[in-house]
Amino acid sequence: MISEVREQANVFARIFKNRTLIADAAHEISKSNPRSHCAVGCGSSYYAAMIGAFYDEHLFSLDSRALPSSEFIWYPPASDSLILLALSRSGRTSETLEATRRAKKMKIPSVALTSDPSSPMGRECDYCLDIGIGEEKSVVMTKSFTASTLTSILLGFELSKLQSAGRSELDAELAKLPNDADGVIRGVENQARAVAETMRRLNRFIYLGSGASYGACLEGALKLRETSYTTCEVYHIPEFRHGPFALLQTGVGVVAIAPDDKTLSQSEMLLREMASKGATVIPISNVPKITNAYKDSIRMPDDISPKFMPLLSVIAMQMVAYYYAVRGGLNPDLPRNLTKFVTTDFGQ
Ligand code: F1P
Repeated sequence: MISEVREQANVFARIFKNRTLIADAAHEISKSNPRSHCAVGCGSSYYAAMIGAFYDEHLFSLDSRALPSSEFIWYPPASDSLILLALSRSGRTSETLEATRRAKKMKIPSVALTSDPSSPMGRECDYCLDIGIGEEKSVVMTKSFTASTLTSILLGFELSKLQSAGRSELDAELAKLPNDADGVIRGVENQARAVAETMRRLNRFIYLGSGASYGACLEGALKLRETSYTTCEVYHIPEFRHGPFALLQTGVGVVAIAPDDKTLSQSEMLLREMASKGATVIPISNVPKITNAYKDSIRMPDDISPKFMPLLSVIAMQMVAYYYAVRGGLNPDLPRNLTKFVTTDFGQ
């Protein structure tokens, strides 16, 4: 797991090298003139879909949403001009495969984002994008998560470029991502190890984030559950005030992604209140006044893209989950009860 976590900057660089394939796919997809996108997946792949859909909507002005694959099967969106983006490392997860088959019946064009283009999903979808990770040995998804998220972000960006011009500043920010990921991998590992050490003295965990950071927190919390069998709740930052506040006491650890954006002052206020109720607050931020205010924190490099900090924060949370498991005497490479993908009979 940890070597694949450390590989992510190289994976990002590889995705950028093959960027023309993503642009070509966008060109092909746009021929069907889709008005909206629905991204589906299960587990980590669903969270990747959520982050991709967030950027589509809020950075690229595309009408986009994410659904767990099963929800797409049971409650497909009503839109008459949809494309389906199906995210799956394996290309074999039952619900995601079935979602693409339903899409075909509904004459909705589908795009597979997978590490295995020869999988049933890769073969059956109208288009297929290889997320470029090669093989991922770990059962727990790490590089495949960030790779499918980045591929879906770039696909959204290319689609938006076909609809409107003048996005060069975003282009430059995206192109910096392999470098940014490298800075995060080098800069945060020791801090993540120290945070994991502190977390071992706590007994309950809450992850908080807004916007793309909410999807990132869902993934960070899933890593903790998968590798350490620990329960961990996830909330949109201000939502925490509306009931969950009752959970706060000594022994509760709060990991919060706090980027330097419009959410910052609310996050700062809430974290202060949480600490005053006895919680151990652990911010992940590139804002010194936030990280300096707490004994345990993860200071993200100063020069990373603020817009894409949520995606880069996942790397820090993967490291926290890894060291938390190791520190507890667990082997994150052999998580109990988990397989690389789940097949159930979802075809009926
Ligand atoms: C998705 C997934 C993983 C999860 C577990 C089972 O697989 O739900 O996110 O960690 O190992 O499979 P895939 O559809 O991306 O192959």
